[in-house]
Amino acid sequence: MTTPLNIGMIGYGFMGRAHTNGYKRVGDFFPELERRPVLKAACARNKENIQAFADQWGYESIETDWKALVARDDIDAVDICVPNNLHKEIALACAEAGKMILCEKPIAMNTAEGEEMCQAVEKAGVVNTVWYNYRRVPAVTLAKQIIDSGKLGRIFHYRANFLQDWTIADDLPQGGEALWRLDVDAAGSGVTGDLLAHCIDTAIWLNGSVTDVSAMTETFIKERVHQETGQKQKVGIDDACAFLCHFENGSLGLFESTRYARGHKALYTLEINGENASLRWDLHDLHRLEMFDHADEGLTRGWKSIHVTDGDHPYMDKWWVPGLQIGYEHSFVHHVADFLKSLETGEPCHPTFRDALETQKVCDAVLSSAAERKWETVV
Ligand code: SOE
Repeated sequence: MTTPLNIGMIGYGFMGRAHTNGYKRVGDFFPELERRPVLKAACARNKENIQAFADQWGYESIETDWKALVARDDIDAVDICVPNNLHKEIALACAEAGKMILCEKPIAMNTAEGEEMCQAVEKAGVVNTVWYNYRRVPAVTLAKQIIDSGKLGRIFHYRANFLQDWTIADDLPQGGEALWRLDVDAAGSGVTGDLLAHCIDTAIWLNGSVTDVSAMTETFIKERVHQETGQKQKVGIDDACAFLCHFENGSLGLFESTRYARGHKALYTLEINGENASLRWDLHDLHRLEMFDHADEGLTRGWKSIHVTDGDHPYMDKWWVPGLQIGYEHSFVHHVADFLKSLETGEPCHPTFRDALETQKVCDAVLSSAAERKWETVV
């Protein structure tokens, strides 16, 4: 016997599709879970677009006002999948209405907003999680298990990149539906909140807290036409950002993100170096985890590439037979599965709002360090 978990989805962009796919697939591949997502309602201001989305993906109904969706008695969990400047208001309303929340990353526009959201969900006691999906790529989850086992020994270095090239054209407008990520009023920041936030979330998860940062940012194209006003407006986002940091465990961090690395579409790479072993991972080859173990016998010691597709690898017993790989979209199915499991166990589904606030604090410190051209403590 399963119990429905009625989902109300706010938003219908690329992420709305990725999350919805997670809700749809989870019951087929994690049949042991007691709760089953039901696509109850999808919501957006544009009636035609949201109806088309609902029809294509199988939502039972639509709303054009998110407040109406949040007020519905037949919605158990709200998926906040809209631009960052709307996260806070919707999350506060959901907390007030006692709805569970699955919020797209980054949690908010800044730390102050994120803190308000944390307090609201904690006071209301509503279940919450933030969609930092890369934690649930099996190879990244395996990296976590290996690091937690102590195999790497003392950690010296952590480095991560997230490189793209889609905003290089100066005739690309900012703002509006598909391009809100370029509009600082909707996004809060550029690559820092959009891409580095992923790297920071994974880094904190794998290697612990970041204590202080020294960053530089650049906005290569200074003015773009805004889709909503038709006017050329100053660009307020960071197109590129690089920063150094210290971790609480004494290791050094090096991070870079840009939308101006010609040839790179979405290249997320990470590497961690310990005294005994190192690990590295690359989103373009996401089913592999590379490892160097200094304890290996000398003559054959070297980097090995673990094909993370065996039945005893994280999540992989749920999919096909050993050796057959899965992809990007499965990380969202895994997140939904872990969310549903957390409803059974009563344990939080990480990253919670409180976890995601730690990432937001690092992002804020990075932006402030770049603006002030000085080291900034993460507070
Ligand atoms: C931006 O292009 C983007 O879609 C991010 O918003 C996602 O979070 C990232 O996973 C892929 O790139």
